[in-house]
Amino acid sequence: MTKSKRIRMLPALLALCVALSACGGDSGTPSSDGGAGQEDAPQEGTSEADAGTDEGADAEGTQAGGEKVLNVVVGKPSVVEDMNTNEASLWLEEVTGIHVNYEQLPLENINEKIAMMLAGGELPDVFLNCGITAAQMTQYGVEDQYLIPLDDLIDQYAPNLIEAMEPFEAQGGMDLLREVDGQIYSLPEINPCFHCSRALKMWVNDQWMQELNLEYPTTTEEFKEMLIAFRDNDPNGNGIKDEVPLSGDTNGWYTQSAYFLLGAFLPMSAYSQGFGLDGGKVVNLSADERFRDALAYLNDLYAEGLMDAGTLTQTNDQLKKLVDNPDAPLVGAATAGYGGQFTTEIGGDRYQLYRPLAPLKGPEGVQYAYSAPYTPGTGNFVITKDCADPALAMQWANALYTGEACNTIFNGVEGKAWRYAEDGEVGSEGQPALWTALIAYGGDVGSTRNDCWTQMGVYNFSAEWRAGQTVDPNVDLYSADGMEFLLYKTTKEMYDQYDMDDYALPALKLTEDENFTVSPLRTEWNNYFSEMFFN
Ligand SMILES: [Ca+2]
Repeated sequence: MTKSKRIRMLPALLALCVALSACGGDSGTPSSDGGAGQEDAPQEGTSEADAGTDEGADAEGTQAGGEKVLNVVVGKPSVVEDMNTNEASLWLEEVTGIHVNYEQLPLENINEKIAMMLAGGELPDVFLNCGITAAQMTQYGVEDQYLIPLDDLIDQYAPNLIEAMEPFEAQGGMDLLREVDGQIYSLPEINPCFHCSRALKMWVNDQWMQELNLEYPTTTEEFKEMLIAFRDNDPNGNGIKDEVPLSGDTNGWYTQSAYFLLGAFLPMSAYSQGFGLDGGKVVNLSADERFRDALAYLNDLYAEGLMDAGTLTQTNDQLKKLVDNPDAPLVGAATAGYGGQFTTEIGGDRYQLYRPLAPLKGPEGVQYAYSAPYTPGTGNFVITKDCADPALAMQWANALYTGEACNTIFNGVEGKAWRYAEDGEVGSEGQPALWTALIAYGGDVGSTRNDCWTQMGVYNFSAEWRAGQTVDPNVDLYSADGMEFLLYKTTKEMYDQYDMDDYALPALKLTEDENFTVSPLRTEWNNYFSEMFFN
């Protein structure tokens, strides 16, 4: 995006920020990070960022002696053995020609450790995967300039990153990365996961549906009738009235069942504590009549013994214990971003019992799936004022924004963890596939490994690359191998058409003063908002 275009967006963004400072809203969406910059203040030639940015082909930031070296402080996932000998690190050194000395910090309390490092002493060239918070970025970047502005470096050395941000142009593009002074201090991690953007999904015990010969409900009334049948007709067949028709929890990944049901009444995000947009204006929907109707419906379910009190009080571990109850299945329905959020074994017996339910239609015909447009997160790659060669650091970062890098960083090297797709292999949309996994995605759990970094730092897991993974069209959707495809299909076929993206409040960046004003108000409001569900 050109600078003039950025400047034109200024008035609208400023108005939005002012409105939000006044009402104290912020997005608490689990998947949403980043936000709109308030103003554009291009600074030319004011920092070390300009070092080594001449057009000459030799201005590659080579250090004395010809060896290209960076010192990087990295927040290391505990499952990764050693970043200095890791296979993905060695691959990266080979493709960039840049040797990196990794100083590894455990992720626990990493914000405090970074704060101490920034407060005194010599800084590394780069902080990678250190989860620098929005408030820290304001303080150490905008205010103190311990972290340097990256705009010029990006323009010169990061074509992969610029390309990776193009799909977000409608939401502001590079402006999503800007801090309150209009400059970029941190590179993004890009992970526009389609199923994650409509992740509040209801799952229903299909064995019970068949046992009781029920049709899947499409309205709030039918949903209530289904729950009554679960409550009264002993679908688990043990002769005891022990069924929990509907459950959920407070801290799992989209396991807040009550929030799902709001979508049948109004396009409200409970993850933004009721704040949203209506025709571009910020609104607080918790003052809306329709919210009262939704609460009345929830209250009725609770009073009838259909909604478990745990839905509003228990932890995700408690929900999993309830669903995994060893004697008989107890739970009729619950929401979750994927089945592994209500049961411990993906693809296991209990996991396989549950089928997705489309968003319900309310008494006034309202039918929304909770959704929020994805925006890239920041805080995991910054360059410090002590970096001898910022151009080199940016060149290194640029190498991380390819599909090949994404796979290698997440899962391991080509030929071992994945390969390029062959003719005839298809992706999740039936299109020619781009790549095929050779080992299942391991995430950052399990035993120590040294073949990849896991999903960390900065990367571009683009929509195209994600959808380009080879799928087996005949895979059992309810097996562990079929999980990604199940989530894709469910989102595409049952949820996407009911999205409420237009009503989603974008994440906002606040100045130090605004943070000071907003923080206590936000805490009080969040508590008050939660309490509304109990009355
Ligand atoms: Ca029973």
